[in-house]
Amino acid sequence: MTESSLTQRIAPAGIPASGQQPIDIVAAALADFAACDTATALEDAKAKYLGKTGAITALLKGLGEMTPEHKKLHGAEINEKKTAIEAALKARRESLANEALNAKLASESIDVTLPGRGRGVGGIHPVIQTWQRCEDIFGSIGFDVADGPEIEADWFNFTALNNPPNHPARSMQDTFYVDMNGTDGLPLLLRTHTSPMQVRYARMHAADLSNKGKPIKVIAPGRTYRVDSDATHSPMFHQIEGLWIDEHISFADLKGVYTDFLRRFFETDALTVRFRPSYFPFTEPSAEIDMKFDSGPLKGKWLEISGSGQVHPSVVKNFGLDPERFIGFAFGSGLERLTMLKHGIGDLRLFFEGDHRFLKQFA
Ligand code: 2NL
Repeated sequence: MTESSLTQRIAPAGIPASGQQPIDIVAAALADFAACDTATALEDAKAKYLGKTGAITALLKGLGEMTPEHKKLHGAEINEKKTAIEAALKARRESLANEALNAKLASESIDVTLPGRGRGVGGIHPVIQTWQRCEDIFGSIGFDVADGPEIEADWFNFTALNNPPNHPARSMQDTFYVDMNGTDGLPLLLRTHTSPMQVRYARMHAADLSNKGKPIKVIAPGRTYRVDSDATHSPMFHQIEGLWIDEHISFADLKGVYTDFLRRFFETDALTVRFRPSYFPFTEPSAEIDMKFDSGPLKGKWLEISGSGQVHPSVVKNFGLDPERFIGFAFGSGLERLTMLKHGIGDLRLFFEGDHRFLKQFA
């Protein structure tokens, strides 16, 4: 029903237009209000009755033309209707507000009885756990821990370690080079082993050894980088190297230290260690260290676990020490390999995928 048809048919002053029944404005307003399902629609509907051009307003205006008796009679009646419509409006406003609130509450409902999500508790990566374990074990045998840069100068990574200038390890195919030269004018690189940390450490402590007889006894754990990526190689991996230099350190010391380390790392005395001749530019003689478990799932199988050797005289010289006087050993092991053997992990890539299902087993 439009506003004009309503006012036409009930005007003037509620007296029926010719031949028509008076329209019950209150009933019409109630029906209108009930049909409104938003606050905006309701305010629009309100204007039809109580607005400036609304039906009630029109009726009130009509009173002016009436006789005093009619005015009294109709005035009271119109006011009653007005009050009734206002009450209906107020009631509808409240019920619409209620409906809106209920809808909002329903859509935003939270089940307070659900268990909390909790705070994710982090864990130490299995390779880093191995790193920490190695520091603890070697620390207890008197080894200091060296640290050093992952971006290295050519000299510390290669030259000091007796790597000839044309060695394939120095090629772009094997080493990540940085697009910036070091102070030696050669490109900086991502260290390909942890040895440069030991070179730096040895040079820093050379005087203490020469003058005060304080041995160089250090491990160097850390990240290393090589251009290599397949099922068994990652471009970033972890090594731990050890270095013990004094006036009388022999292969016997190396074998004793490394066997002790392995027994404590794998938590068993039931393992055997052997040296197998090998070659590294920085040691002479050089040996692979193999180990064999006497029990457990890997029982009886020889496993390569580390490279090692007596530090080459040229390298001792590069430490700033007299190779005629000082001698010792070095070894280098992969932290990923130690971790895989310790936990029976078959695939190196699991360490680098960040899969929670794998990692949480070590948390
Ligand atoms: C390997 C080989 C080795 C060393 C690392 C070393 C360090 C200095 C001087 C001499 Cl500063 N040697 N480290 C020696 C022999 C072997 O590791 O392939 N490891 C997984």
